Amino acid sequence: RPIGVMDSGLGGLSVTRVLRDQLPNESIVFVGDQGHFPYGIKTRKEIQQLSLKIGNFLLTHDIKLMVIACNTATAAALQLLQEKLPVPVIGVIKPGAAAVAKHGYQVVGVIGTESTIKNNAYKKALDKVDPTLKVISHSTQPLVSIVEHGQTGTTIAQKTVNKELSVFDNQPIQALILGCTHFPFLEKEIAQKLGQDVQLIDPAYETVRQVKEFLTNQRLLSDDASPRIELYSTGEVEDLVDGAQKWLPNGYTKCEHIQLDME
Ligand code: DGN
Repeated sequence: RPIGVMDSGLGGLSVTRVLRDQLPNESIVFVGDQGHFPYGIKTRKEIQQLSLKIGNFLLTHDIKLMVIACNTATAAALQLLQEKLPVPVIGVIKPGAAAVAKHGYQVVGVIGTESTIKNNAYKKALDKVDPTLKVISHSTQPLVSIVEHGQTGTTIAQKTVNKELSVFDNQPIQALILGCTHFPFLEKEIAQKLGQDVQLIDPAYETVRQVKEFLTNQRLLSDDASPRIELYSTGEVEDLVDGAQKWLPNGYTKCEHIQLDME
């Protein structure tokens, strides 16, 4: 049985590539909800409805576990999906906070979508693991668009990163949580702007570590020698194909458009 993965767009591929790398025998069914992108400026209710719809689609593929590879959807809909779906659901925020807590930092930055930051999602999760930590949060939707529109590695990407992250110019952060799954694809530009003294934290690694631990404990790990990666987009399939070609170096099985209409 496959692992189901969802995001509002291409960002979920940053979690999918780590899943692929750390769990190479697992099949993956990925949904990028590009038809409703971006989630970051939608209401909680809208994000919940969309996430549930995708969860139900993934269930038709007989998934054994679902990963919400989107911070915005994790903040808005993790609890709901855990209540409504008959399979375990793992989000990216708690693992992201756990990843930070390991290092004993005093001041960290968080960047995410408007919705994730307004929700205070990371601050709340970090308070639980390290209440003394100072957290400086900043929402930046333009960086999401740069990734979604295939502009990583361009001058405009670097310029936008420089502008958006200038809020940290006078803030001595030791680490920056990439609190949107699109942002790891801008890691180079972000590192260039912040310098090597600021650690970049991609929550995908701890998320996948937890997925692996769960599957191991439940004896649900696959030993399939030729696992499948099926990609579905509710929007332009070409954008997902472009992203997958760039970011899934081991390839994928198929990439198709799906229609998930909202009632
Ligand atoms: N990738 C999503 C996240 O991690 O929050 C956000 C994308 C969006 O705004 N559409």
